Amino acid sequence: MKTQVAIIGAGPAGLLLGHMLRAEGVDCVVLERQTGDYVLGRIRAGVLENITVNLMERLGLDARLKAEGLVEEGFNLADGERLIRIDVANLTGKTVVVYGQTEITKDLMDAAAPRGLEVIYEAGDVALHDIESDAPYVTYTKDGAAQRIDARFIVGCDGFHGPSRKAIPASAAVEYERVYPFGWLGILADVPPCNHELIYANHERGFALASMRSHTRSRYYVDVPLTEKVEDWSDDRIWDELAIRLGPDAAANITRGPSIEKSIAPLRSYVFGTMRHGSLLLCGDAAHIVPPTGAKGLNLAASDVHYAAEALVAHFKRADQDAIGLYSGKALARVWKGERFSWSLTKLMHRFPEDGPFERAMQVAELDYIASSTAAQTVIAENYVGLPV
Ligand code: FAS
Ligand code: PHB
Repeated sequence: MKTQVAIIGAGPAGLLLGHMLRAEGVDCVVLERQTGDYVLGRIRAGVLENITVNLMERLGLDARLKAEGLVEEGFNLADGERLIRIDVANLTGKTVVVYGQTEITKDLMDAAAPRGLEVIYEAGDVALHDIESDAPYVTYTKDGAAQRIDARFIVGCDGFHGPSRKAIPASAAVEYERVYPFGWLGILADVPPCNHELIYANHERGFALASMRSHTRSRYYVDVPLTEKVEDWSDDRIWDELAIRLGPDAAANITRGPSIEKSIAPLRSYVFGTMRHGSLLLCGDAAHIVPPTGAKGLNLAASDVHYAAEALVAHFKRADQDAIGLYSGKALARVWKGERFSWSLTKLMHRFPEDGPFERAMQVAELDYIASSTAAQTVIAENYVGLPV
């Protein structure tokens, strides 16, 4: 097979990019290792910035998002004493939308065939070749048969553990990483949320997040040591811990119910120092990871796709030979700001094992400052809704 762009990975980044290129008449094909159902079964992000909503609008795929998404005008930081509301709508003029990554991925998946976007699922042994040439290619197996796709560009949208980033010589870029000493234990349940807005809590027992997927489906998290196993956390134990960490007011409104999904996700900050090497571009988690505290992961993938589509369309449709060369710098500039915010909010809202009384006092002082300063709240608000693309 020959195409203009071979995309590896059919998560939100790969599917968004495939649709953006198809809509502009750039030939592309998406290769996915898993089945579509498997991809949809992964419970991940929940909060969409304007950039992600705008891309779905530009594709005309925002109908369900607009009908079912919950527009959030603010969110809350809980410090064990009070709720500090960050009024993002009044402070920035923008809002965020609660609409699960699963739903975004489903909308993109369902529109692929009708729009002629080819997505090859269960593509095994994907390998990248000649990425430093102008004629790279991808090999893979499908139904036991060896296959090859020749392309002008390959875009790695294959997440943190995919082959794309690893195809780039280690000497080509610096890796920046911080691994956090805890993970997030998440629970999904068909119960009404305890609050109409998200609550991020820093309690002496640890972090908690009250989020949601709809008025009848809730998503909660508590941070746990990396040694914890999800099987050691019964639903009741999670509900009890959430009630303590979120505080009495929120606890009074928690509706308990059986979990429909329960998992522990490790937290890390990671940036690969380049998002383009030769004829290979990287988008999303293939290039960077953020702790989910700032709700940035999916949204940074969306801004990467915005820049990558812009560059690829300029290359193919306007013979702009410089566009591709500008991609990595543009994308990384926004990625680093997202990394900073996610790291900063993680530091503020979690108890680190190595922290002593001074570090705790700094958290208390910062939360008290935020509670009393519109300027401090504006800084948080503009990062939370998403910095300009
Ligand atoms: P993805 O990882 O979503 O997609 C990559 C795709 O590539 C997958 O479908 C994978 O199967 C495929 N792939 C991998 N290797 C391949 C190969 N060899 N061949 C072909 N295909 C291959 N972000 C938030 O904002 N909030 C959250 O609460 C949140 N929770 C998360 C929980 C977990 C457990 C994880 C891992 C991430 C979480 N994230 C969260 C971040 C997450 O939402 C990512 O930012 C988002 O999925 C990024 O999308 P992609 O870059 O498309 O990567
Ligand atoms: C979620 O609803 O899954 C969610 C929301 C906000 C975050 C992280 C996760 O910061």
